Amino acid sequence: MRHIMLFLVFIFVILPPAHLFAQASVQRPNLVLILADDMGYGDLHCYNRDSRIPTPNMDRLASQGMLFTDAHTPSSVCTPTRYGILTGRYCWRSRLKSWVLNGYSPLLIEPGRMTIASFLKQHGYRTACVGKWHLGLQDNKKTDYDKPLTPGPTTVGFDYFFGIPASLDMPPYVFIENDRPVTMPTGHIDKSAMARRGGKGFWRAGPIAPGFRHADVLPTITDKAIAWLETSHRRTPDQPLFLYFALNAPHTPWVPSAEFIGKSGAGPYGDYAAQVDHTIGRIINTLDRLGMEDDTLLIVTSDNGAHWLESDIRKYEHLANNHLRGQKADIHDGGHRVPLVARWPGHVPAGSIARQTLFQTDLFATYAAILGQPLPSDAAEDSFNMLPVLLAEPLDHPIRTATVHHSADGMFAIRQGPWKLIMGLGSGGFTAPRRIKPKADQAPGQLYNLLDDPAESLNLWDREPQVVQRLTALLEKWKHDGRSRP
Ligand SMILES: [Ca+2]
Repeated sequence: MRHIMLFLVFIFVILPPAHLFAQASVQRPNLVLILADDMGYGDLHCYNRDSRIPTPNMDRLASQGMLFTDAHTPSSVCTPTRYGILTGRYCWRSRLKSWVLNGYSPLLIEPGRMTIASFLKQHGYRTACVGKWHLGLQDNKKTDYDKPLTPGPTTVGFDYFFGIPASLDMPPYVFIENDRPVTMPTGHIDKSAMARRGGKGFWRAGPIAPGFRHADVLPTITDKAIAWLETSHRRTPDQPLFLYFALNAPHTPWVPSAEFIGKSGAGPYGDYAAQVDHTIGRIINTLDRLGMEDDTLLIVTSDNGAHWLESDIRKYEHLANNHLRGQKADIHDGGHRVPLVARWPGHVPAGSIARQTLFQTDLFATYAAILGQPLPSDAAEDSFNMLPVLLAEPLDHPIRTATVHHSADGMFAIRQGPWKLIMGLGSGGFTAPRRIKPKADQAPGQLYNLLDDPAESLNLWDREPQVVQRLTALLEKWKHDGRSRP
């Protein structure tokens, strides 16, 4: 018996575990995540060769990295997607069960909850969030901009924050640096002329800081992101960095700079999306100019599908969400299947295509795997490690068992392999009808086989009762368990 004990001590204590051998090769690359706002699956040429928007920077990035064909946002709208990315957890598990926050909402991230930023900071990273926050500020019922904006970005793991509180069509219109407004929003702006006419490309009425111009926001946050990269690289070249650069565009208001007006065939939206591509190009060029490209995992994606109506499709002959059904806010794939391109020279094969289902909540576990660090059990509960996909390791199975989708008004769907089960009738979002009450003899939900029917046109609910039963049970289990990661 004693011999057996000594042997076990030798195996487990004297011989280090295998993963410690691997630590030597574990790296700490810079991690740059660019999140566009409302950019669709069909906007980029590398996804849709008939796109009417010039996107040379994203197309070049795809040729240098990996393009995901089946990447999804955790929700079909802004706030819950951002919560899902930063916490690795489905937002419908939080207090927010539908729609989004506004510019005066309290912080959505729960006290003590680990985020990608706090996790990376713990492991020696310098961290910044630049751009659109939209996750709430302070813990008051209504944010008081006269007081420090904490809890907020700087208390959930970011060393530095510069940006705007919420979407660019939501007051107050103000830049924030760390935990203070740069200039107090003492003025007032009426809703935009376009909004008065009932059109898109609007902003809401409300307080505004003197000198704040909506059209300046995208160039300003880009300058700030570049300045932070340059300063961090110069001051602490050996410290890895994490930049979460959340663009305000091409979300409304569509306010492209003068040099982009008329650059696309898709109106003000397309021109603004062309400027988004240019913005991404400026970040890529900065990384390359600073010699950081080989040591940086750069991921560019979008927080939900494009807000693009049937009338826009007809008017501009542009499929912002490609062949997918629906648009932003909807439960159908147009709401949540988005472009995602990753570049990490020497690790991610150039010009490669990944068909595995990736969910943006997976970024957390993927970053942890790159660092060779385990995740605590009470963090990133819906995050799966996609590093094997990025490294193009041969895989004979999907990494995700299944994936839960959520529409703006709180409609659920669950996807497993080709099957997508939607727990209701209607879009659950912007496309009419939002909700349909099923008749007595009608299926209460929707089931599609995305392999045969990527446009979600043929409801198979009645024909496939076993699939309906299996996926319903899995969805209920995951809701009940509070996690989907094993
Ligand atoms: Ca959005």
